[in-house]
Amino acid sequence: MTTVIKETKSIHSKISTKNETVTKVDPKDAKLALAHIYVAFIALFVGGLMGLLQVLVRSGKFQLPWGIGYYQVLTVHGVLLGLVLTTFFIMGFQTAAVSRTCGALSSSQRKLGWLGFWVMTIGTAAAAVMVLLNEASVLYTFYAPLQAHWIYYAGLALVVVGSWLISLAQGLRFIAWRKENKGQTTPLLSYMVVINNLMWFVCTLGVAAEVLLQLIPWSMGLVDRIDVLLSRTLFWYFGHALVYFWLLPAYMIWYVVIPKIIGGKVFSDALARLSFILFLLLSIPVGIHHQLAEPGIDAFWKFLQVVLTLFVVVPSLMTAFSLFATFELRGRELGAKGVLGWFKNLPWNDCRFLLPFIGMVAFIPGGAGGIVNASYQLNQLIHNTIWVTGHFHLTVATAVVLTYFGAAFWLIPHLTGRKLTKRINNMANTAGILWATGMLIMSGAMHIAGLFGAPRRSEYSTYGGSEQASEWITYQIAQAVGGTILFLSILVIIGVVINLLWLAPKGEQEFPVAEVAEGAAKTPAILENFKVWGIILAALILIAYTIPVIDIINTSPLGSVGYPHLIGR
Ligand code: HAS
Repeated sequence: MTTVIKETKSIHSKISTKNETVTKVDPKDAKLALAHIYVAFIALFVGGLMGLLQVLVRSGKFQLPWGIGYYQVLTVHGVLLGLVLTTFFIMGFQTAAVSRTCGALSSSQRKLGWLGFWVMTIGTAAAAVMVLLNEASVLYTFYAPLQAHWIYYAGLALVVVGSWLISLAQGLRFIAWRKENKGQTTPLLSYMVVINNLMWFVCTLGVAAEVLLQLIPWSMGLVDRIDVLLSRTLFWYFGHALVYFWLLPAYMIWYVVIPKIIGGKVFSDALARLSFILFLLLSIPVGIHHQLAEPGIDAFWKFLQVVLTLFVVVPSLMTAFSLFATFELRGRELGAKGVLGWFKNLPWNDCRFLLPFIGMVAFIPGGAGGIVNASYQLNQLIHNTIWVTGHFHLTVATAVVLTYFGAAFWLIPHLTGRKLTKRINNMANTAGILWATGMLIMSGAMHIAGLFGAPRRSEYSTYGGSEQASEWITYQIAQAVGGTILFLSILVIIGVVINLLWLAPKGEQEFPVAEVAEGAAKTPAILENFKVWGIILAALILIAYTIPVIDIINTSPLGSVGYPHLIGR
């Protein structure tokens, strides 16, 4: 019996090298992936509701009832949507992706995955209780000197530790696949998962150090004071890679899933892998671009990290190129002529395509805004204004999450053994169009108000009487209108998800994974040499951070909260 199981397993894995033969996620892995998806969509509903309250408060026309604080609502919104929805969706999607392309997890790998899931869930619950008790209204960035109850920090630390465990399970399955298929190029989707997890592991070391060495001892009263600039630097060492941790699963879908949905092929396996390697190398040594306005970090190091930031734009430009090439190749296959002829050949009625495509379009102005943010001098204009909020609502809250939703609409039925019907598909398309409309209005107004100097993270009552407030108010009302449309979209999305989980007819829904185009060059083996990339990554981090961190420690009165590093904030 054991031999039969062993044999089946190895055949299973061998077959998966041909990419198309193993076409389903293992049913036991499906349960693990689904558990993550449940939490993600609960977070979407509650976090979205908080978003609605926020735009209403900022419009100056509404006050929060029952003594609920603006920062409490803002914390729930940021933590649930920025940290919980994303991390849980990513871990669920990635588990399914590895199972689909490398074969089923072993039972010990699956147990590790479940352990990770429960650790993340317990951490989320602990942090949520503290926020609800108004003991942790410190926003998703939890900057000192704002202080939360230690349980909040410990809860978030558990979310990170849990995600390490489940990433490890995914990585172990990938390593096993490599051993079982010596000399073969690994499945692209699983390779991308591993790169994303490596980046996540290396960047979370920064936030783990901040939480364990500074915030928890300080919030427990074990030390009186901590160095604020150091805590922010550790946070942003993590924080910018965090945004790419959100982005890369969307890129996995754009590179590997979308080509299959439109009937095409992956333009180039090598180019896709190279862009992921560039993200691994360049996502972490750039965090100081969030601190360009902060005294205490020498201008040279800020400049160096600005340069590295502009380099990390390159893999996104490569992705845009690859996507255009995929669309065009498919269009020409279908007889399209001219430069933009392919456009009308795309499957506009298919929500699995439409939502991610809206995300891609939003990422063009979102990415351009990012380049503005990173451009040292221009950063002085937009820093701490609501422009930045507009930027991340186009990037993470549209490009990324609309892609996740588009994927959820085939992934959930694939995992539950149901079918995405025409009616649900139409509902999903409506949600995508509502989202695009709401976001265009809300994020557009945020960008414009930001250019007029409207601050982010502040409620109407703090600037309501000021002279500038009259200039901003039209845009604040526009944000409330856009935010309300977005919430309507969330309600439709939740309806679609409920349908796909429990009500849609039983059937088989494909997990689309595209093959590589025939003419594409062979993938160079160096792209799979993790040792080489690990060494380059470590060198880049050391170059970008060693001296700034030593400077911060040497020049600041260690132990002070807020002085002198918060001057001008
Ligand atoms: Fe950012 C602040 C710079 C990308 C998220 N960013 C933030 C914050 C968040 C965030 C959450 O340098 C606020 C943090 C806070 O709370 O303080 N960002 C960048 C740069 C990029 C960038 C250079 N950001 C992202 C992504 C995010 C994200 C992605 C989430 C997922 N960002 C900054 C800076 C700040 C910042 C500063 C600090 C500001 C401050 O002062 O506080 C780049 O990675 C962007 C590159 C992207 C592109 C676009 C490529 C386009 C593609 C789509 C192709 C479309 C197709 C469809 C094919 C170059 C791939 C075509 C169809 C047609 C019909 C046309």
